[in-house]
Amino acid sequence: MTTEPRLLAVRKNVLKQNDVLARALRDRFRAQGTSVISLVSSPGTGKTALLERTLTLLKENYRVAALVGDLATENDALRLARSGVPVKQITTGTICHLEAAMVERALEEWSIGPLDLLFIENVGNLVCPASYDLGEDLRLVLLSVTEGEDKPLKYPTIFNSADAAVITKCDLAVAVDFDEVTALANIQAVRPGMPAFLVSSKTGQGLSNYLQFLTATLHAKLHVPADEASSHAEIHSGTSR
Ligand SMILES: Nc1nc2c(ncn2[C@@H]2O[C@H](COP(=O)(O)OP(=O)(O)OP(=O)(O)O)[C@@H](O)[C@H]2O)c(=O)[nH]1
Ligand SMILES: [Mg+2]
Repeated sequence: MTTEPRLLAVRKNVLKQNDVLARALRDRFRAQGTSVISLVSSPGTGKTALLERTLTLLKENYRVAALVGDLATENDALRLARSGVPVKQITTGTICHLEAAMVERALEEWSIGPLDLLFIENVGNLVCPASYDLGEDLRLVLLSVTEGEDKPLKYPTIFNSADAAVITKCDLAVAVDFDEVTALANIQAVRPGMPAFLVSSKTGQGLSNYLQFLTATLHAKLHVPADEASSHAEIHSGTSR
């Protein structure tokens, strides 16, 4: 008989199932030539605000769409739809994160043509989404200047599961005495070498650097061999970096 608590065993199985599905999604996206970018952060960091600007700017040159997860309401989908690109809301009920199965289901029920870029806004939560691979190529973790510079140190798992950090609401930095040097050092302490961008979705500050990084990284990823790309699944499914 195993000494492992039953709840832990069930959780491990759920995570494993998610990884299998996420890997299949990643393979499918790759075969279709679709790059997938997810956004994770605590509630209210500015994911939807940044995504609305991102979709509006990228739709000029790319076929873009977005999925957005929340426990309840279609509010974020309505906001993102103002960009003019296809958007679909996933409501999770009581679940504090998106899972690969939810992404797969949303795509099944959605008849949109081929995409260059699919964005996925996760449920606002700095803990649970870290463990769930969604088949994305790039995971962005957002941190707003109003949340405090110490968040990377307090929530290292989510920063470790992401590929780049975006510090949002920099138009409010002075008002809240935001210490940019400390925040960037804390990100580097948790995840050395992680690219980080300071942006304001309100004023547009920093958006061009962030967009340049997104498109350059995705172009590079589209040109790596498939076996290297699928090793990304291990990166997102664990806390190995
Ligand atoms: N001043 C300022 N406010 C911002 C900025 N970005 C977002 N906000 C505001 O911050 C609040 C939350 O922004 P959202 O975009 O809804 O944040 P979110 O991360 O999508 O929130 P959830 O989906 O609920 O987790 C809203 O009132 C936005 O208008 C910004 O760059 N500057
Ligand atoms: Mg949102």
